[in-house]
Amino acid sequence: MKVLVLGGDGFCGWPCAVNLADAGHDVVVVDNLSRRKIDIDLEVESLTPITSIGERLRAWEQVGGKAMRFVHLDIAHEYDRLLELLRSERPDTVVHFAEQRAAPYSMKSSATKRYTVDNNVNGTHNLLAAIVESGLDVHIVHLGTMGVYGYGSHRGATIPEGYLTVEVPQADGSRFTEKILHPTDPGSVYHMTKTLDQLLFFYYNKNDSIRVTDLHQGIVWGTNTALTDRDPRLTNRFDYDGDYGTVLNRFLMQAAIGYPLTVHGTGGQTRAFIHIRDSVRCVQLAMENPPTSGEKVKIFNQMTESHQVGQLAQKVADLTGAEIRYQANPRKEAIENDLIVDNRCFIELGLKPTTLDDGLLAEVVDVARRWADRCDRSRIPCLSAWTTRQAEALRTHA
Ligand code: NAD
Ligand code: USQ
Repeated sequence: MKVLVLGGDGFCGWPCAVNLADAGHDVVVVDNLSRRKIDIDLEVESLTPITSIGERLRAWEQVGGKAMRFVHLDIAHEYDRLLELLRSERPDTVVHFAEQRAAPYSMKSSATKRYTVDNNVNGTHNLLAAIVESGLDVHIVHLGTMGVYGYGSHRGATIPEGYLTVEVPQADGSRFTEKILHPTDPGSVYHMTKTLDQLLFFYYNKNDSIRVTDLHQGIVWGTNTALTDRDPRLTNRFDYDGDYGTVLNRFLMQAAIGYPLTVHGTGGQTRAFIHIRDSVRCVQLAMENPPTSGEKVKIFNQMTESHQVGQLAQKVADLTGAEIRYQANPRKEAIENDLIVDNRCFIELGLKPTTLDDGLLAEVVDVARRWADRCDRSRIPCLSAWTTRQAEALRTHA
């Protein structure tokens, strides 16, 4: 298949691109390198040293990988070039990773809130409009988030894969049932953009029969895959800073450098997780099992397990001897929540989940130890507060 990987220079996109090329697909990586620019602006770097996209692609070919091309393009602001790219490449699939993905960064300031909405919503909409204008039948595989469902109480209910069957009471006392998009409950401006994406897909699928698979992905942990491990120049990024680092990788990195594990609030927050190897595998499975023409948007819950943040910290502490430090929560989020998730779609497609085992956790600790001298400890605290109240709590408990 011919595939455009939008955001193919990023943490999830790069291992996905090499995996698809390795599986024999014809891959074009499309990225505006904005993530690298944000690192420069925030004065922080990936813990692992990453090479330029040009060097990554050359290294990939030198280790025998099927050649991939790179197009530097901003999908949110270069509509005409995006349309031209679709027309010239005529892809079967577009895998769409190209969004600003950090919740804390999206809550940092009004400038980063506006940037996140502008970048993510325009990017997704430009892609949809360009596919319609091109007249091509392209399957979009989009990376969404588990966070669209929200982390309030689901009262023990299992979160379905996108659609909820509801009963609607009528005035005469009768009821009818309907399948609706699961109500959304975003917990940050970033997560809100993903709920807006969901509505854009719903509309273009209904109006223009665009084929879409929306992957509601949990928090990705780990760093490299067998393919990005083939050569140091293929190394994947490892975000650890307070804006872009995600919880489990942060805990593992903190344990590696002897920094107390930063649990927000009570640590009662439950979240869904998936290892980077499984994330890559899921994207390939979704791409190779597209919706049929006229089928409504396919929604898969791309996660393999759920854990409470405090219990994760304890697990990492037990494994490494790290100290745990409970901190004022910079986020406005429930103190505790339940999370039971249906993920049968990928299991039925053959995914064999990689779960949190000590070996894999230790592997990430080893990577972090290796690059410990690249860590700027001053960038570890999460300082982007959701509201002035949270900002005040951070100041008081600093
Ligand atoms: P990332 O920031 O590492 O990668 C995103 C890539 O997209 C970057 O290379 C960036 O330069 C590029 N990009 C952003 N805006 C662009 C634009 N307008 N035009 C072209 N390129 C653009 O993020 P990631 O962790 O790889 O996440 C990829 C996708 O997966 C995101 O949509 C994210 O919401 C989703 N996701 C990530 C996680 C996670 O834990 N990392 C979990 C669930 C979902
Ligand atoms: N947390 C801590 N300590 C830390 C960092 C985070 O306790 O040092 C807590 C947060 O308060 C939150 C939870 O851990 O309750 C998860 O935070 P996170 O930064 O790991 O994840 P999140 O902000 O939700 O975002 C990440 C990705 C995003 C993706 C999302 C999937 O950055 O792109 O969409 O995970 S999900 O969480 O399922 O919505």
